[in-house]
Amino acid sequence: MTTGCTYSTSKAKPLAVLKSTATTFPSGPQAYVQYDNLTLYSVPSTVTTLTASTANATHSGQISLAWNPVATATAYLIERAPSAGGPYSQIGETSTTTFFDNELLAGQTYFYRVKASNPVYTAASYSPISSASPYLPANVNGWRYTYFSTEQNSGSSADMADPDDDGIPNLLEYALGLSPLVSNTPTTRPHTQIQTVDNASTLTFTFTRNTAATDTQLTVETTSTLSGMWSQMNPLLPDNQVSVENNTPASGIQTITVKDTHPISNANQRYMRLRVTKP
Ligand SMILES: [Ca+2]
Repeated sequence: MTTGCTYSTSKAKPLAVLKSTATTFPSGPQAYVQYDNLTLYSVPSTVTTLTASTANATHSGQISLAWNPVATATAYLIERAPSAGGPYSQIGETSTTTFFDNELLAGQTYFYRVKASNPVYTAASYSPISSASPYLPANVNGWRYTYFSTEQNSGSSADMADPDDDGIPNLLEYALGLSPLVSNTPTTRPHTQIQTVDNASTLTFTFTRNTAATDTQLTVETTSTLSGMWSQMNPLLPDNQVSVENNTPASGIQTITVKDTHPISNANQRYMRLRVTKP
């Protein structure tokens, strides 16, 4: 084993200086110096247990790293790369055996390796490579981070903001499974039609629903006059639905059509609208 030593002159101080005579040491008087705070180091072992994951992550865009300690290490150097083959660059150093990498891009895969070190040596080898994609909570914060790289409910990422200027605020884009950055066309945004339902001409309302957006609630409202009261219906109740298409137009998205409570023939005018709330 290779052995080295180091000390800091500011911390190490002679405890005593001992002198002897030629009686004991034939070569003549000799002096000895003892040092306090003296540490001997050997080359640290290789980290063999690196795990990159979203375990213990609390904020969107985080990846957590964990590994087991190795002998004689006093610090660990963490490196990251955009692909397994590199190039790797150091992103941090810690004296513990866990590390959080923050503010990463949603949907990307990041690759990590760790090398043990001490004040004299670094380990001969890096740990095995471990990879992960950043944490995204299954709620509007994770969705917001996916599109805006922030969880902040403010500015263009605010619930009521409409950065793609299509008339659909962000919170509704989330509940409907739409992109807040791509203006929706008349056929992909919520729209009404007149259909024959139960042998009667009836106003229907079609919209998509993000089935993962369980932290939101959709309500359809109807009225005969814009100045009057709106009646509410739950669009997820089968009695209110004309059709439900699962995984349409994409995985995890439903296309739902609901029917007005009154046939067209019974009213001069009917209006329907969609409301989203965070209960
Ligand atoms: Ca919008």
